Amino acid sequence: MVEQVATEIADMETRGAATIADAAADALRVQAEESEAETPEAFRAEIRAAARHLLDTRPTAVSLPNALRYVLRRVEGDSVEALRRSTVSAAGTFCAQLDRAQDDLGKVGANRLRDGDVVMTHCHSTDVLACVEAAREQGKELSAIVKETRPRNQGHITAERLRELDVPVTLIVDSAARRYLNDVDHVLVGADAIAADGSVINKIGTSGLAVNARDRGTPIMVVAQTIKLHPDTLTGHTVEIEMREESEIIDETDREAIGEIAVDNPAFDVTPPRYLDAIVTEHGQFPPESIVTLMRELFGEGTTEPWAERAQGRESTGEVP
Ligand code: RUB
Repeated sequence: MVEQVATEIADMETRGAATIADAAADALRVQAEESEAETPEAFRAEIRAAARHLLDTRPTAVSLPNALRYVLRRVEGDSVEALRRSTVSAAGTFCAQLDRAQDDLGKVGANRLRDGDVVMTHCHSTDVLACVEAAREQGKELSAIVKETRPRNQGHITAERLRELDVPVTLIVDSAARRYLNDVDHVLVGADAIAADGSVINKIGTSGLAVNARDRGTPIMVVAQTIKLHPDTLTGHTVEIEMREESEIIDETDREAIGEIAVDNPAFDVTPPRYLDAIVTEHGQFPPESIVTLMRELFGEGTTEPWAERAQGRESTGEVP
């Protein structure tokens, strides 16, 4: 099961920061349920190995280590059965909280949207869609300009979900975004990670969109549950940007026809806080520069790596995530 979930995350069949976190926590639950470990030590080692395997899939979305950390910190007990129970319960609580957080942030984000607004989206974010859904439930009519989001075209998924919410959609190529920004009331984007200085790491193209939106005076709102807050950035660590296969951009035949070229495929980029208007979380909306206060409240000053081969102690502070 862990093997399968890890492959699905790496291949992007399971994708998007919240969905990845949910799948990873659930994979630990199944691992615990199916474990044949005979001693508490063997059980703990097995769960830690499963977490490491999941962690190795994609490096950028911090929701993944945050989910694993949440569950592993709550693996408690002196017997295999007690350990199993606590793991299953922690994973269940995590997934339920994830759903609740998305509902809560949806309502906060919806308050920023007015009846008749046009929104522009980039990539596919379930947190963004939660805002649109909440706004629709409030009876607001919205329409959307949806960027296709090369190279993987996650904009197609967004377009489909928006149509399910009865939102009229205009699909555009990424490079057309600036032309449409004058007609847009809000740019809505999700996040894979948010750094302590309020920088937002999201799908490649987000930073260019934000700079253009600022130039045009179009507000840009980041919608992100607090599992997207990157605790390691409190202590100066940077966020690794995933580089993906060249084949996502160009096939071998076209490439050979062009001649010798290098091809780079960064999956994410970093948008500095000065280009962003608000970060909407389940705890309310924050100016990007002040997100660090929420981060300290939730995580304390640092994190441990409970999946390490040799287990570390419990984390020093923080409740959830
Ligand atoms: C997905 C992406 C999404 C965030 C937020 O990238 O950048 O904007 O993950 O999504 P990829 P959500 O397709 O490479 O995984 O709000 O669903 O967590």
